[in-house]
Amino acid sequence: MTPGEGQPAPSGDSDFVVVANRLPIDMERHPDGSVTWKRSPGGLVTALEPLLRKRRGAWIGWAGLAEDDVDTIDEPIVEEDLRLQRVRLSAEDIAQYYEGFSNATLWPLYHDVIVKPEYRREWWDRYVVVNRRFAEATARTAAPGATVWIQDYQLQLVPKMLRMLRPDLVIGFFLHIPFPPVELFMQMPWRTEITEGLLGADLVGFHLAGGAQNFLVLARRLIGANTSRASIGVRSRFGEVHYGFRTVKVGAFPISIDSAALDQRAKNRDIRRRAREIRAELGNPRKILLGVDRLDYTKGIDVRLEAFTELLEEGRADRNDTVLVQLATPSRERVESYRMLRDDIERQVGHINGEFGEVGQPVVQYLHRPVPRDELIAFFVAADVMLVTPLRDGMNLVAKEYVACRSDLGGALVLSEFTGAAAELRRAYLVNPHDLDGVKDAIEAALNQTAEEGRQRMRTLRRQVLTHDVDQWARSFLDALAGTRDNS
Ligand code: GDG
Repeated sequence: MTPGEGQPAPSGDSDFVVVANRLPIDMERHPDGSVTWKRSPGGLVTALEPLLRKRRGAWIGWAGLAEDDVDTIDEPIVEEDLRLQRVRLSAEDIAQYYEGFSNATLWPLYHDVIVKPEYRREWWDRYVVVNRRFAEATARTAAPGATVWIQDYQLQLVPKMLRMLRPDLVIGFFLHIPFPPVELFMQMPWRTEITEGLLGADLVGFHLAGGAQNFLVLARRLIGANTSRASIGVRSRFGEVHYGFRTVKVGAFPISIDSAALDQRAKNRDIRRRAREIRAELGNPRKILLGVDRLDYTKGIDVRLEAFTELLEEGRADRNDTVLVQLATPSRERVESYRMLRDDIERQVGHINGEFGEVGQPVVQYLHRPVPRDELIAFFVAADVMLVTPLRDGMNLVAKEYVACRSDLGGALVLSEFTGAAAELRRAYLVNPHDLDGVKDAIEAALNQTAEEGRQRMRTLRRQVLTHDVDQWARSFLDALAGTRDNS
C-alpha cells in the first residue's frame, strides 16, 4: 500500500504505542518556574504497563498543563523501558479542543444528549488541529509495522490521520464512553469526518455490543459501506466494515479493573480498621449508603439524592440511623454545565440536611474533593449500600471496584441499567434511573435485604468481576487487533 499523501513520515523505534489524551503522569509547574512530574496511576496504565515494558512501548499524551510553543518536539521521558512522549496543548487548545469539542460537544452527544451539545465551528477546527498533532507525534514514535492503540473520544480522527502518515502500522481504537444510536449521532455537523476518522483503524472497540452495532449501522447509512449483519458478541463474533480496499473489524470489549489487587488491598488490616473508624465517625449508623463519582451530570447524583429524600420523608429510611455519603470528585469545572450541576447538587444536599439532619448529625455527608485511594477502599468496605445511578455511563468502574472490595460478601449494589456494567452485573439491584419509584424500591430492598440474600448476590457479582479483569480486557483487544493482520 502507498501512503495517502507525500512521503511516509519518518518512523521511531517503539513497537507498541498507546495514544491517550492524558499521559499517566502529571506535569507540575512550581512558582519558581521549575517543573516536576507526578505519576497518576489509573486502571489503564496498570493494565498496559507490563505490555508496554515488554515491547519497548511508548505512551503519547498531554501532561495536563497549558504550554506555549506547541510545535516543540520534546524528548521523551524514559522510565526504564517505558517512554512517555508528551503532546503540548496551549491554553486555547485546552479551551477549544478539550473543554469545548470533547467535553461540551462530544461528551453530551454520546451520553444521550442529557445536556444539549454545543456545535461550534472553531471548536471543531481546533479538534482537527490537535488530533493532527497527536497523529504526527505517534507517527514519529512508532517503529515500522508497530501496533498503535488509540484511546477514547478526544482522539477519534487520529486513526485516519495516522494511517495516511503511516500505512504500515496496525491501528486499534477503543471508545471508553457509550457510542450513541445513529439517530442522535446524525446531529453532529462533522459526522462523516468522525466516522471516517474511526474507520482509519483496523479494529474499533466498544464496551458493549450495542455500541458496536450502532457503529455498523452508521457505517452503512452514512458512508454507504458494506457491513456484516450478524449480531456482535462479547470479545467474540466481531463485526466487519468493508471500506475502500480495507476491512475494519468492530467488537465489544467491556473494560474492567485490577480486581485481584483491589480484592487483596481491601483485606488489609489497616483498611478494615479505617472502615470501622469511618462508621464510628459517622455516628455508628445502622446503614451507610455511598456514592462515588466524578461530579458529572451523567452520573445521576441528583436521582439518588431525590430518592433518598423521599424515602426519608415517607419514613422508609430512618433519619436517625441512615447516612448517605457522597464523594464527588471535582471535574471539568470550567465547563458551564458542570458549574451549574455543582450548584444544583450542593443546593439539594443543603436542603436534605436542613430538613432531616440535626446539628452535628447530617444525613448526607458530601465531599467535593478527591480522596486518597486507600481511603476510598475503606469507604467501599464500610458501605452497606452502594448507589450507582447514572443516566448513561460507558461502563462505570466504581460498581466493579465496590464488588471487588467485598470479599466479606457484605453490602449491596444498586446499579443503573444504563451503565455498561449492568450488562455483566445482573445480580445487582438494577434500576431505571428515570423511574424514581423504582429507584426508591430498589434502595429500600437493598437496605433491608437479609444477610443470606446479600451474600448470594455478592458471590455471583464477585465471580464476574474477579474472572474478567482489566488484564483480560487489554489482552482480548490486542489479540483481536493482531488477528486483523493475520487475516490480511
Ligand atoms: C470513563 C467512562 C468508563 C473517583 N473518585 C475518586 C477516585 N475515583 C476513581 C474511581 C474509578 C474512576 O475514578 C472513575 O471511573 P468510572 O468508570 O466510574 O467513570 P469515568 O471517570 O466517567 O470514566 C466510564 C471509564 O471511562 C473506563 O473506560 O467505565 O463509563 O465514563 O476508578 O475509583 N479515585 C480516588 N479518589 C476519588 O475521590 N483515588
